[in-house]
Amino acid sequence: MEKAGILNKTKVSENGKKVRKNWTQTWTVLHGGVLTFHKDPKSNAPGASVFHKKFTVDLKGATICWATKDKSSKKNVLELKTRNGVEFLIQYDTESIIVDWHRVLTDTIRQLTRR
Ligand code: I3S
Repeated sequence: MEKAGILNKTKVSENGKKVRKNWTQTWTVLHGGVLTFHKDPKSNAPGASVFHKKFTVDLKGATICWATKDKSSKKNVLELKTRNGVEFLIQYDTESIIVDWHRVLTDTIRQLTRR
């Protein structure tokens, strides 16, 4: 399953420890069971530096669900927890876009777990 688009994301905890939120807009790419957040949404433009900041999340063993209201004041927020204990929130104001991501991430995680 493959998908790409702009999303807002923030890390919220690491190894059970809460970290300060830092919402940023990222160009997000799902490819081969790995989710990559590119810091600069324009960085996938032709000719853009390949050294831009990005980081990857292995979806194997991860969980995805709709975030409860206490997690954020924003609407349309997903909670992604990785197998190695990192928790992210993913958000986008347009509901259809985040609903699509929820479906694709849920399917991807399910497929990876079945293997
Ligand atoms: O869950 P919190 O701590 O209320 O999250 C808000 C803060 O991170 C805030 O920044 P400060 O760390 O400077 O207080 C952010 O600007 C907000 O966006 C965070 O809340 P939301 O509800 O937007 O996730």
